[in-house]
Amino acid sequence: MSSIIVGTAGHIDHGKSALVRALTGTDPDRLPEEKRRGITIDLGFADLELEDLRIGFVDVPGHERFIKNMLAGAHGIDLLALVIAADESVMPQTREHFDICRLLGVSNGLVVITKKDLVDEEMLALVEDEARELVNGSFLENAPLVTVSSRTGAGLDDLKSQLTEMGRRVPPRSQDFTMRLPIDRAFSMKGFGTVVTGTLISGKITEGEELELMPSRTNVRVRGLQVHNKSVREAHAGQRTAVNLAGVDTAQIERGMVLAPAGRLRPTQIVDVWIDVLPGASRAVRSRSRVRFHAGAAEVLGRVRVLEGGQQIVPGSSGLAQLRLEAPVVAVHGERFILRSYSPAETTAGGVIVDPFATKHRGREMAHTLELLRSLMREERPAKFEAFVQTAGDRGLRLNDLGAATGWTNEVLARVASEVQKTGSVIEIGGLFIARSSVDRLSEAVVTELERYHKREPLARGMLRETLREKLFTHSAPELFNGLIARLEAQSKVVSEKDIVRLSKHSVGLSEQETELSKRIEQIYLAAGVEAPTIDEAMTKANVAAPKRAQARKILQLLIDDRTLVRIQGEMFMHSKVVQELKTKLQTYAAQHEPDRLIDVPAFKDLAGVSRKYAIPLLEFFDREQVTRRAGDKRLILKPRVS
Ligand SMILES: Nc1nc2c(ncn2[C@@H]2O[C@H](COP(=O)(O)OP(=O)(O)OP(=O)(O)O)[C@@H](O)[C@H]2O)c(=O)[nH]1
Ligand SMILES: [Mg+2]
Repeated sequence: MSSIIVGTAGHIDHGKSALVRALTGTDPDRLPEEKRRGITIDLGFADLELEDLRIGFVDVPGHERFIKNMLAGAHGIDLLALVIAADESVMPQTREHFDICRLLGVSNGLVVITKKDLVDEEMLALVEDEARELVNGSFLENAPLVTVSSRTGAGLDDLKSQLTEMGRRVPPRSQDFTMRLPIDRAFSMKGFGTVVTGTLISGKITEGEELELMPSRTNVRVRGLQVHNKSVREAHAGQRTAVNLAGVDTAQIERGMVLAPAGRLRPTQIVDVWIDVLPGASRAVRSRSRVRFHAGAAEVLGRVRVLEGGQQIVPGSSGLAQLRLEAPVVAVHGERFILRSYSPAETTAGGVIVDPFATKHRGREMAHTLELLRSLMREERPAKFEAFVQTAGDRGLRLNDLGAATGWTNEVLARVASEVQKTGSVIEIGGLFIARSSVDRLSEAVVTELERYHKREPLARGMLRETLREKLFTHSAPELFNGLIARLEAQSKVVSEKDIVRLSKHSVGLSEQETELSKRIEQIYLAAGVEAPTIDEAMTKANVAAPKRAQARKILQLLIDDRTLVRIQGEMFMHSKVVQELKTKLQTYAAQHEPDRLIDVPAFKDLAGVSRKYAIPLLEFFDREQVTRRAGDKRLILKPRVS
């Protein structure tokens, strides 16, 4: 059994609801007020099974004032039944509803002329002509035109067989998109709790599944599912679906919210869009004008900023624009929407979401922005993928981000990602997809920064990793920085050692003067032996004037780095030869004191020829170096490790 959605559209009183009732036996007008006034106010629903086809009808109100409700039902339909009453012919909402369906990308349907019992042949022929004229040049141009009377039943069988035939030809919905259910109704049912309904526009819902209610990001669980009034374990794209939810109160849900898999989609408030303004619109879409944005079952107010060709998009033309919405919505790339003017409310345009997570654009970057948006509008997915990655610039995007923007499933994302990487235009670094041009620019920035650093600090081994990151990568994920450095290392451009990064070609080069100073400092420490001088004392002995001390300290650091000097404690350094001699003396002492190999502090003072001031730090140093080990108030001299 395949399921399709048929939506009615047309002017008030043209017999849409009566037609649905005549076909299905269900009156789609369920509200008492609707019954009393004899008009449809809100969306109505009914089901019909025709052989192997299951049809879900969405019946919309024709009244101009309820167009907002009509819009909440017009998305996601497979077949349009454009209803025109034979006694009135084409009227304003016939046109407006038809425009809306066209703008929403509905691409299949038929024309149903109702109330044929009220007119003669001549009138009927006239209405048929007018209907044909209306749909001329549209997706309904060659569609069937059926004349019926819901009162007498005439033509209904013909309509049913047309629906069956057309319904069978409706292509199955793409499996490439994440589940989305725009909610058009929420109510609570005794014994069940919260129930929401909507047209499942993509993916599937499974009983027991954890979902997220958007844009409020409420976690919910699917307690039960119904399709066409029957409990099911799974609901599929193209089905009118009722979901019994746990974890949320009916009061927290409103029409226009969206059910999606947990953590998959994200709310947004700034979207870049392509707008088509209706040729018959009474006004242009202008920058700064306030509009009503209708997507899925949602209506949100927003402001327009036209991005190209001046401040407006005139009737009959199209262009790129940005919408800043007054409340968050869930939107994905490629999703259609309708724009209505704020006051007077009139359907002026439709469009498609290009970048759902847009940022405010700067005027001087507009050419680049427009180029990116055009790439996003290209057919091929790899081109879209690449363009999305480019919109993120040097920050890159995770697959998750791309999933939220496109609504593509993981399978599609993985496939497109690998295709794009093959071309080399996008590179994956540390889980982030980033444009090759950005990688090149960032790599160059790292190299330039290191070059500058080495020039400024020729005596330093390299730059602190963290300093480099803060300088160039404050706005990106740490994984990107780490990944990029690893990449540069693999390319032998940089070397990273512990917390230091340097250019691989950099080596510390000393001038003659500096070499001389370095030797002098070394000599001072060598001569001092165990009676280590403080750094200041060493500087004074080496005749280093106060202003030169900073540089001298760097030379000292080099001596530490190449292990000529050994840090005993704090600012106490000794020459490595001195330390080595002490170690030898200790081993000799131990050999003389086998088998216990113990030495106490006074004995050590004698052995090393030092006062307590040096003895304690030295012993602690040897403990750390595992030359000795504390044993009560003595030290055990460990056997030297064979290395
Ligand atoms: N004679 C005749 N009357 C019809 C026919 N279809 C509908 N009607 C009548 O026309 C009136 C309007 O019908 P509805 O089905 O409510 O019209 P609608 O298009 O749903 O109206 P809205 O939902 O308010 O836009 C009702 O009084 C119906 O009984 C028909 O085929 N023949
Ligand atoms: Mg109705």
